Amino acid sequence: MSEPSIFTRILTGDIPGEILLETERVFALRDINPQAPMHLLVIPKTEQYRDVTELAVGDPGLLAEMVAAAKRLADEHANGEYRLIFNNGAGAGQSVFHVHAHVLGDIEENKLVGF
Ligand code: DGP
Repeated sequence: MSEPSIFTRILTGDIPGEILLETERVFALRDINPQAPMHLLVIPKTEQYRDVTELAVGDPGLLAEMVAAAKRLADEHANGEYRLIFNNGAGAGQSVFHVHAHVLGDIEENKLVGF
């Protein structure tokens, strides 16, 4: 059995981290390396899916729950508008292979490119 991901370890309290939102199937954290005034991560509790391609095929309902959580977070922590990013593969910038959505908000003007 492989080691739990860094996100699972935060969820289970193995390493410290603030959980901003938790439902039966998803949870959210602040990104440790923020690229916008609001930069959160929405993560399914299951580690079954490495990236959004696998998730969309395997459990589209769970993907929809992640999007709903992103909107809730944007309403609570920004102005309700948000940018949703999934990195898919190391060459595309993915470093944690437990699918997660980056939720960015309150983005400064002209800062949409580069991440
Ligand atoms: P990606 O590169 O798309 O796989 O995104 C992984 C993100 O996870 C990256 O933006 C930084 C974040 N991250 C990595 N380790 C930790 C951690 O220990 N705590 C938190 N809150 N975020 C982390």
